[in-house]
Amino acid sequence: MSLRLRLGLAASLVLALALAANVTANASGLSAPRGQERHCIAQAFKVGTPAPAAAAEPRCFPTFAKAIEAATGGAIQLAPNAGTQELRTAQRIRPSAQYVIGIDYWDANFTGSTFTWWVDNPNGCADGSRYWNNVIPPDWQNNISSASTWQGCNHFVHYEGIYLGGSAIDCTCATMGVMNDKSNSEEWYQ
Ligand SMILES: [Ca+2]
Repeated sequence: MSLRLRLGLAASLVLALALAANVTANASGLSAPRGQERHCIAQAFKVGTPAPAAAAEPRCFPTFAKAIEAATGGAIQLAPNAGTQELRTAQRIRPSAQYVIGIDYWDANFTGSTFTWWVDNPNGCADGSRYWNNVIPPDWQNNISSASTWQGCNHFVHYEGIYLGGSAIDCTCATMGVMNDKSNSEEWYQ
């Protein structure tokens, strides 16, 4: 093998390792620069009813609008660059059985990547229903920095432990104080 070929192979290996490291570091894509966020959704379940044996894999999208469309079963279609404010005033344009009850944000002040939680109850929390996710999906554990609530859910409690354990903050809030980047399970109620 010529020296040039060996050097070329070595350089290729270094490049491959660097790319692999980069892919690993950005695998979640969640702490991405503005415009490169990921927007994920999953169903939250009523407290007292058994959740599926395995937590649902989150579905993720490149835009908030696409995430909301999926989270609402197509009932809410926002403009491509829309955010939380546009969702506040959006109208449902078709029947569906999916309703948003809460949104977690990667960054403070309702910014960055988002995680939208939906339920199959049109009354949300307004009929006294309580919802939870017992374990926040791994990419999002210890990363939530602000949160908003929807559908009659006045309380959105973020717990440091899984299964609603440990310290907690009731947060429809732009910043989470000592609970910043510490949430691992969540609960909603009226
Ligand atoms: Ca964060």
